[in-house]
Amino acid sequence: MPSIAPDGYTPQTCETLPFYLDTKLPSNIKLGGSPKEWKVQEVGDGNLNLVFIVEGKEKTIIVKQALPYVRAAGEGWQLSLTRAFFEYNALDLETKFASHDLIPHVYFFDQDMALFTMEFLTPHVILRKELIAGKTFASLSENIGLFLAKTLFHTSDIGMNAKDKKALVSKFAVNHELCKITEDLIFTEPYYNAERNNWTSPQLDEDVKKVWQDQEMIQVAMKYKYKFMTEAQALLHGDLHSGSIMVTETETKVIDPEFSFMGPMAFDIGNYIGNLFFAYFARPYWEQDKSKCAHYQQWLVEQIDVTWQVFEAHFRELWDENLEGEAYPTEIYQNGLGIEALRVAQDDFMATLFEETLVNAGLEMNRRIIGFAGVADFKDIPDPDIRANNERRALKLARELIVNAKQYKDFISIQKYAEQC
Ligand code: SR1
Ligand code: MG
Repeated sequence: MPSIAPDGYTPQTCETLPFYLDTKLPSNIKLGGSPKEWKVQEVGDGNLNLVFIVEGKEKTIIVKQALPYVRAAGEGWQLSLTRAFFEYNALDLETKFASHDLIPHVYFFDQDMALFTMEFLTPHVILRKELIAGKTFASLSENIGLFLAKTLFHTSDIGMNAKDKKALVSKFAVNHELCKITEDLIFTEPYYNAERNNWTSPQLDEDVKKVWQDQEMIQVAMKYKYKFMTEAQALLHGDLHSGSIMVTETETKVIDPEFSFMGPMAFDIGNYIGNLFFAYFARPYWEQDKSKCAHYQQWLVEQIDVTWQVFEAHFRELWDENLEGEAYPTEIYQNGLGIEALRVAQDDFMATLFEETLVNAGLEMNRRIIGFAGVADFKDIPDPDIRANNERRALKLARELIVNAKQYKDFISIQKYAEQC
């Protein structure tokens, strides 16, 4: 199959990268020593890209380069290189709103090479690995709640003027190839016998067939696919799972926004929450002491709750003070009907968002169990019978969240349902 990469693009290797960087790195980024002395490792374990750690005598950096195909699938699944542009631009906007407290520093971007370099985060570790290891983090949920509130608010019609908002919609609409991956992998393929699906078989065969016949659930999934495709509410990260977050005891950094585009806010929040529920349902394998397992599951549900609480409180605060957004105009609310009317509008907005968040969490859970792209929480459980038992319980909660989202007003009642799954 001919490559879709433009002239001038070459995928870097551990051998070529130091010489490329030597000519391209901005002069203020000094790795120390000569390029021949730099140690380079390719460490990408995601589904799409090359990721290198380049270690000089004085400084270490990360280099991320898009490949003209889906790494996890091979060259038969081609994908244009434009995603590097969207990732770079999303990191820039996220930094503007959520600051380097939550977003890594980016040093330079080379559009022709679909490559950018950024800060080497150390001793940060991918959150998913830490959740599997049973670690807890005191400020994680506060940080993710703030990340969500700041990025979603400031890129919405409530937080920015209509002209600039529409310019964002136009700019990120070009990321349609990555949107299409989401539209197919999350919203469509888990709901029919798609070739790329990849569940624990034969253990879950009957459960998956039931999903394909579950008209009530599928109708909601299709409705939410339509919302995903049409509701340009705010700039989404687009792939906010626990593999897109790096943590230390005290710091949280959100990485990898290559799926960024203007979409429904509930997609990002629901994705994150769905992934914490994976950690919840996989826990009995990773922690076989029942009491320790229950304790950790309790912590996970508390994190889901705190993330939502922080998100909601901060989003409302930004909204109260907002003077730029043209939706819910200040003439009508802050300076017109008054603060009580603004509260009614906000309550209504948050109730809808909560319901949509639950549905999106359920859809993310279904797709990671049935569809192409699984997650280590489950996939790394070597015994397929144990894995399938845990996945079956997660599928049960997923269905409940998708079909009965309206019935839930908080995570305590969802926890009760999860406990008896
Ligand atoms: C073909 S890409 C598969 C998945 O990996 C990414 O991290 C996204 O979650 C995407 O859906
Ligand atoms: Mg990613």
